[in-house]
Amino acid sequence: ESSLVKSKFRGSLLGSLIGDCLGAPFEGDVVTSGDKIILQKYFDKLQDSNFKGPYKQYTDDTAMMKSVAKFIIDKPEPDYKFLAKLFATEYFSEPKRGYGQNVIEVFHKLKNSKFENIYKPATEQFFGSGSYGNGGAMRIAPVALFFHDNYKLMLEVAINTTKITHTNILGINGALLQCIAIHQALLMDPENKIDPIVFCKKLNEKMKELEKVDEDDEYDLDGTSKAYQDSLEIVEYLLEKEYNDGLDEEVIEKLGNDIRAHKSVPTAIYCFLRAQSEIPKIDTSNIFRRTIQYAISLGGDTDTIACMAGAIAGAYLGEDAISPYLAKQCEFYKEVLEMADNLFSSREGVSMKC
Ligand code: R7I
Ligand code: MG
Ligand code: MG
Ligand code: MG
Repeated sequence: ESSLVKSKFRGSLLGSLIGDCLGAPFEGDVVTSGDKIILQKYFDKLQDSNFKGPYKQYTDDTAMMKSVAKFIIDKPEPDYKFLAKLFATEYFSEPKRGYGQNVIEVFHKLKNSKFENIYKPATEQFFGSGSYGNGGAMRIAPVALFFHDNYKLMLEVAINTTKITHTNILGINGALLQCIAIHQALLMDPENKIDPIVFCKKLNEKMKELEKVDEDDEYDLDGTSKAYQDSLEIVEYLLEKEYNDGLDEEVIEKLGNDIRAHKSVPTAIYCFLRAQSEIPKIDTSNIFRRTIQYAISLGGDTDTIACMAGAIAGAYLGEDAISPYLAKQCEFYKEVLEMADNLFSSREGVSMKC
């Protein structure tokens, strides 16, 4: 039904924003034993209807997602040069949003070359191997939502939007995994409980298609091309494990919590799936809040892992599951809801061709 899909568009973009804004103050943190209590109080306070504080500011994650949404809304035929210009314009108008250290170079080169070849600067990153930062994945939600009934086109657009800044196979496949996770969550009925293991296995089947490589490929000596299938196996292993005091440390050790795509996208998916049931020291019955709060509790790249986990949770649950008090703490939340509605209504009348 279309009102449910509309609510899921809103939920996903809002989830992405809330994760970014609420996670940002903790970015780079190392987890310590008292953190869970501090986080519980932080969320309780933010969710209190009487609480009035300054907006939590969004970072590069949302800044770049805005551009991806605008690229889709303004031009139904994908125009990647337009997107490259939006990314650069956004960066130069507000450079202090906590962008990745290296991606900045791409924006400068794009501008200096007058956007002549929009894919060239990204290929030159890291001495030609391209970035595997999570910058492609963190901004992908609008693509997963808008193209949800054309899987092939969705994947193609996801790759092409990512390649403007990230050409390393791990950066690209990380964005694809985040995209198909949001997509899969969007197609789930929020009235039905998610079985985390089933959800994970289904994602892995799709990842096996996407990471399929030529058997004769000589480059892949270290298993890079199957990195995400391997990580999803670990996600499944961790979900099946009985709780113990060291579990979260094991999660960080085995899945990661840093800015590399392959050390954060599977972690975000794990957070979402783990949050389908109670988590010790997180006192809330709300799955959305539990997802974000747990993601932040892992430390490291908190804004981005919470942003990605939030986008998936919001796509599953829809807007109604998200506390409006929590949303109202975030800079730009009204604009994000408007963006979601525009994205939704842009689909009407547009034929989804392959
Ligand atoms: O991926 P990117 O846009 O950064 C996103 C992250 C998110 O956490 C945001 O919240 C923000 O804090 O940054 O930007 P890049 O600069 O392309 O990549 C981010 C970082 O990943 C780089 O600065 C490197 O430290 C690391 N990195 C690499 N290191 C070595 N070799 C990315 N690719 C490589 C690599 O190939
Ligand atoms: Mg950020
Ligand atoms: Mg940062
Ligand atoms: Mg980050």
